[in-house]
Amino acid sequence: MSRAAPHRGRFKGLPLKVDADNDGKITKEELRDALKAAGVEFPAMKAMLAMRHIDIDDSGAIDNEQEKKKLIKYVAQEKWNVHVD
Ligand SMILES: [Ca+2]
Repeated sequence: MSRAAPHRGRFKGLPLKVDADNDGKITKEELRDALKAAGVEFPAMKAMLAMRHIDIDDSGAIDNEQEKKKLIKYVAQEKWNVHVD
């Protein structure tokens, strides 16, 4: 197998591809699925907490530059061993 093993001990390890359908918005479901795919524990709960923190206009999605910046900052603070791509 040539697949590289994830660097679990390394901060900012895996790229987090959150906008799965490339519509420019990141929904809670997309964030949850991205966290799950990256091997983060309790992805649904973490996505919910992240959205509560980030989605300041309560639109149900991360859909503007300000919120995207907050997501990147939030992910870095939470040390989920991922970074937003
Ligand atoms: Ca999307």
